Amino acid sequence: MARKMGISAALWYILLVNLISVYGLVDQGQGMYRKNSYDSATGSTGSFPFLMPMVSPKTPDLYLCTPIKVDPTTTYYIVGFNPNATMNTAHHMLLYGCGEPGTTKSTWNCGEMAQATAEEKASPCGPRSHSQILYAWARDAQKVILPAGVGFKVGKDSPTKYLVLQVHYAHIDRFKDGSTDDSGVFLDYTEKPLQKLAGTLLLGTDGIIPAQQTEHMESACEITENKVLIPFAYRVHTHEMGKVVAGYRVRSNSEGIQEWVQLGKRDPLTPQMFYNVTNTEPILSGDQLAIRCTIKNTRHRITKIGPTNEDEMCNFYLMYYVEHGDTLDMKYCFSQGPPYFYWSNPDTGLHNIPNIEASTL
Ligand code: IYT
Ligand code: CU
Ligand code: CU
Repeated sequence: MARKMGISAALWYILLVNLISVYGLVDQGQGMYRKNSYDSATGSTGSFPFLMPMVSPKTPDLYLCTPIKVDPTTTYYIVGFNPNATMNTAHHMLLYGCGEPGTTKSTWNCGEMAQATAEEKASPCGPRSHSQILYAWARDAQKVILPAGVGFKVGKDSPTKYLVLQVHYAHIDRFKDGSTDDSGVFLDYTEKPLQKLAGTLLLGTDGIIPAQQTEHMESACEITENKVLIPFAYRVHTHEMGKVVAGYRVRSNSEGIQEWVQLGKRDPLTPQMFYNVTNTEPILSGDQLAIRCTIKNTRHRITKIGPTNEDEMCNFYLMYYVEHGDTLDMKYCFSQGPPYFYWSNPDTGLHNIPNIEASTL
């Protein structure tokens, strides 16, 4: 135990209560929960088990969050995500990088509706804190390895000071007898400095969808930072009325015609995890990124963008890396959405807009 503590304490500084539960797991003789190696030339690499601290959810459709504080004296690079979950127990998992966690507790209720109703609930990351999604798991998702030499920088030299794991427990029958769960993700990391840094850009909209209408919720932003972005994965998110979500890189060719290169397109009601982009060609300064969610409101009332299942959302997460230097300062690209913002508005400068719903891929 002392030896294990020595290794892990040197690597990660864990919130006290969580510390007890994680060591509790290690204490049960499962050395494989933590496999580390040390190479004096390159520093440590290893696999950190970031798991729920043996929780027993008692309400259906609970979103539970648990935090770890990353050792603030060391810079780490997360290079892979190895899920430890089955769809029998966990509906989905999201891993957030935060400046501050939503609470100081070892676990808390962190549903999307967290903001809506007050007591005992909080978002994954603290209010106004840096926050980004690093990994998403749903249903049949396998291990994710970032492209070779690419990592998410966390800890000392990064705004990500905490990692927060969110697990959605949909059905809770199997917990009625007091059983516990340790769903989570093993984080493959290295201390060896990596040149290629991963980042996520979140594109989305605000807006309203009139009753009995299909809306195009659209957003677009120009990349103005002088960086070369290699896109490699994307994730879409809507609520139950989402039909299609698509993202594009828009660039004018030598004739001044805008070419729309698809980055990803999906039915948002399939598992909302990260998938490979359709095109990994670089995104350059001067390019625009454009996304559309097609939302079909079959209700007899208007539906607004908002946190609950009565509301909708339109999100497209783009995961990219830069060959050198830092990731984008721009973290979000949100528009007002319908009825105000459309790609076809004259002031967007967008033309040659593809017929998304008509094309299959
Ligand atoms: C209003 C909205 O679109 N909310 C999204 C996107 C969002 C994600 C993060 C907004 C903020 C964030 O810090 I990270 I401000 C939303 O809530 N999406 C859900 C999760 O709750 C993150 C999703 O599954 O993508
Ligand atoms: Cu879920
Ligand atoms: Cu949502």
